[in-house]
Amino acid sequence: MAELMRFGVSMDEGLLERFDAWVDAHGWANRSEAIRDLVRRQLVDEEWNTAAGDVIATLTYVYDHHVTDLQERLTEMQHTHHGLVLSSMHVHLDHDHCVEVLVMHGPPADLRALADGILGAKGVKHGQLVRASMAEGL
Ligand code: NI
Repeated sequence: MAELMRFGVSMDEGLLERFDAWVDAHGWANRSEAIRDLVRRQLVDEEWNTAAGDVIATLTYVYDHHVTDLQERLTEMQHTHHGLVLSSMHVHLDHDHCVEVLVMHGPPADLRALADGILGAKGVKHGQLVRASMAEGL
């Protein structure tokens, strides 16, 4: 493990109070651990966006399966880009709604395009692309 370095951070009181409440609410061990994870998250996003090679991501989305042809269109998009989708999970949430989670691997632009296509489909109510990385060196 690399040597830990200390540094000081100046922050206005109100912002620090909100940060401490957030640290507590999310169960971080302390401010340092929270700051390290926030920095890693930002660097992973940066690395992901500028990567020359393949990256990984998950895409989560909720949709109403009664919307005409939506299920077929979503499945078609995944088949068209089958090389990018490593795994998918589908859960029937209630009478109307489904949630799907895709684990994807490939060039960042391709993953973003597939995510945009799925999240932009009529009937997809909510979703998010989570950029991930092995975070080597972080
Ligand atoms: Ni379903």
